[in-house]
Formats: sequence, structure tokens, C-alpha cells
Amino acid sequence: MIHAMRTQVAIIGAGPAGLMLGHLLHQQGVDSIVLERHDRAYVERRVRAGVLEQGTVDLLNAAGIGERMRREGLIHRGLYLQFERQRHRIAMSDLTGGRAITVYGQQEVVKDLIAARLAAGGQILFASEDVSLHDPGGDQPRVRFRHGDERHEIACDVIAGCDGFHGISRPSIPQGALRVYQRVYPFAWLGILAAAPVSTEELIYVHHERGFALHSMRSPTLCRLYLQCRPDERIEQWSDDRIWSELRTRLATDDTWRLTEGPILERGITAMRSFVVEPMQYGRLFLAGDAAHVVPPTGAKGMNLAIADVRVLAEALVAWYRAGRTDLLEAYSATCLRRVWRAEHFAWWMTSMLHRFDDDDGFQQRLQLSQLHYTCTSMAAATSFAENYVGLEQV
Ligand code: RFL
Ligand code: PHB
Repeated sequence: MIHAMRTQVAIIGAGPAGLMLGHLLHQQGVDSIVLERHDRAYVERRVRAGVLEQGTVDLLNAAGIGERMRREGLIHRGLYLQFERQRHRIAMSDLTGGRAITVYGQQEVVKDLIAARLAAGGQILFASEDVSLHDPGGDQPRVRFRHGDERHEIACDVIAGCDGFHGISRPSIPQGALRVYQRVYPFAWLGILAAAPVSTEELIYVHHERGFALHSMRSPTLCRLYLQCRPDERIEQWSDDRIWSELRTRLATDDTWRLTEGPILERGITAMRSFVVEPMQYGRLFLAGDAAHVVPPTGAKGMNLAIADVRVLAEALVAWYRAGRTDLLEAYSATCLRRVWRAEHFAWWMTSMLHRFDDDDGFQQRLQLSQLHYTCTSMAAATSFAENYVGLEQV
């Protein structure tokens, strides 16, 4: 037997995109059901992004879910670019009229959104299995899934595919309806979370002949550190000693700065790709976040793009329900893609400037160093970097 359900917007995926969409729609009186493959504990524990753009922070505050972020988030007004063992500060706020980034873990945003949705009586169906989309190109799309032994079918007006890069929404669109643009990079990031007091007040992005490194954080006593590694690297090959030694080498400067170490709480390897599908819509199915586009993490844009997409989608859906307007929904993909491609370029550019390319004969390395020098010494170049990093208001 199949249990019949009905909602206005069926949302696939309880990541930042799906949860924020559910929240924004609820605030405007539109109901939704979120289907998530994993259980709540898994989703809330997943360590991923950490940098919120000013626009993301403003949106979370305006949507009434910024309370803990305002208390626990770390406001950063600058960051460091390091090359040839020298650190150069980019004064982001001074260069952008006071804009800043907030360092606040993605899983904390996810926890806050889940708490807000559940407190408002919203439905998030965790551990939903075998989710499948039916007739997304027609006027009466449906979503089927299994919950334990029970099978369900949701009739809805619209499906929001917020199920990330590996989800089922994008592959449910017929081949030929989408155009794919992508680049896969010949390296990956090894990331750790360590219980160690931070060795820096602001993020450090490092260009080093052994490969890129990044010092980030989650709190004053919790460090998030990354190392460029081979794309096929096995995490077992990296002992704690090897990780710390490599971080010490790549982060070293000519002065007395020291990296503080501590127990490693989490570790993982992340592949690096740039990926966009156009359009981000097929009939009544709208793709948002990583389901539609992926950036390499170097620009810290992925979660911010996911939140920016669903802001556009929520406004368009509300205009459709309230006033029968279809123009904003029709413009959804083009509106989002302008911001997406700006972030794709910035993330690709930062990735290209900071990573070691094994096939380089020295030419690219010299271009990288020239670009780094320029970014750190020219007001125009530093401003361009800063406004992209903190997030452009108008794209
Ligand atoms: P998510 O977060 O992947 O959520 C998708 C959800 O869909 C579920 N799902 C399904 N549910 C039901 N049925 C299915 N068949 C399903 N298939 C999947 C998944 O379980 C999941 O819960 O996508 P969303 O919401 O689009 O959010 C995107 C962001 O998560 C992502 O872009 C960022 O994490 C990228 N990223 C960063 N972004 C930033 O803005 N700033 C950063 O500093 C930053 N650093 C990073 C990052 C990503 C990283 N990794 C691990 C990829 C650093 C790293 C290391
Ligand atoms: C993080 O804190 O996890 C982080 C920060 C900056 C990035 C990527 C990840 O570019």
C-alpha cells in the first residue's frame, strides 16, 4: 500500500539549501515537506563549510535564525595570503565599505535551521529511502519514497531538488534537457578538525611549492586545517605526525610564528571540481545548491550559493502562489546563474593561483606568484579580491 500525502513544495535534501527553502517558504505561508536520506544526527554532524558571506549572514538574521550565529560566529574583517614564507593581510572590510565574513560551521547553520523548522511544526522526514521523482515535467509532479516498511507518495505543485551533487534530482531530468559544464582538478584537499587553540586570528591561504594549505577555524579552540593532496590519496596514509609535519612546513614563515597542535577530531579527503548545469530548472523541478553547481572549496562559496539560490526560489514561488506571477519562476535559472558563474570564476581563479600543478614547468608557478604579489600590493586588485570573497551584493 502507498500512503498518499500532499504538500505545495516537495523539497529533496536537508542540507543548507533544502532547509533554508523550507524555512523561507513557511514564513510566507507556503507549506513544504523535506525528504532527507540520512538521519538527523548524521546531517547535524557533517563537517563541511565554514565561511558565511555578509549577504548570507544578513539573510539568516532577517529570517530570524541568526541568534546563535551572532553569539558564536567569529566576524573576520581580513584574511592572509601567504607565499614565499611571507604573510600579507587583505583588509577586506576596509576595502569593501565595512563588509565582513562570519566563520560559523555549516553544521551549526543546519542545526539552527532544523530546530527552527521543527519548532514551527515543519515536516522533515529523515531516513527517507528510495526517493524518486515522477513527471517533473508535467503539471502534477509526484515524489515517492520509503520510510521504514512504509511506502509514500507526495502530490505537490513543485519539486525543489536540493539533494546535493550526488542526489537523484538532477539525474531525474531527461538527458539532453541540461547542458553540463565542468572541470575536475588534479588534486584534492585533506581536511582536519583539531582541538587546538587557533594559531591565527584570521584565515591563512598558503601558496607553497609542496602544495596549498589553509588554516581556518570553528572557534578560538577548534582549528580547521587543509592540505592539498593527490586526488587518489588514501587517508590511512596520513598519520597524525605526517599531517602536522606537512602543515608546519607549508604554513612556516620567516618570523617566529608557530602552529599550535592538538588532537585530531575529524579527517577527510575532498575532491575538487567546478560543475554547472544549465538551466537549473526542468518543468516543475527546480534545482538549487550543489544539485545544480559545485565550486572547489578554495573560494568558500558553495554554501553561500546554496542559500542565495533558495532565496531567489522562495521569492519566486511566493509571487506565484500569492499573485499568480510566473515571471520570477521563469527567470529563476538565469537569475541564479549570474551569481553562480561569478562564484565559479572566483573559485577557479583562487584555486589556480594557490595550488601546485604537478605538470607545471615553472611557468604557471611564476604567474601564480606574480598574481599573488599584485593582489597584495595593488589596491585595485586587493579590492577585487575582497569584494568577491565577502560576496558581491549585486551580480
Ligand atoms: P548538501 O549540503 O550536500 O545537502 C544535500 C542533502 O541532500 C541529501 N540527499 C538526499 N536526500 C534524499 N534522497 C536522496 N536521494 C538524497 N541524496 C542526497 C544529502 O544527504 C544532504 O543532506 O547540499 P546543499 O544544501 O546544496 O549545500 C551545499 C553545501 O553543502 C556545499 O556547497 C558546501 O559545503 C561547500 N563548501 C563550502 N561552502 C562555503 O560556502 N564555504 C566554505 O567554506 C566551504 N567549504 C565546502 C567547504 C565543502 C567541503 N566539502 C566537504 C565538500 C569545505 C569542504 C571540505
Ligand atoms: C573552512 O573553514 O572549512 C573553510 C574556510 C575557507 C575555505 C574553505 C573551507 O575556502
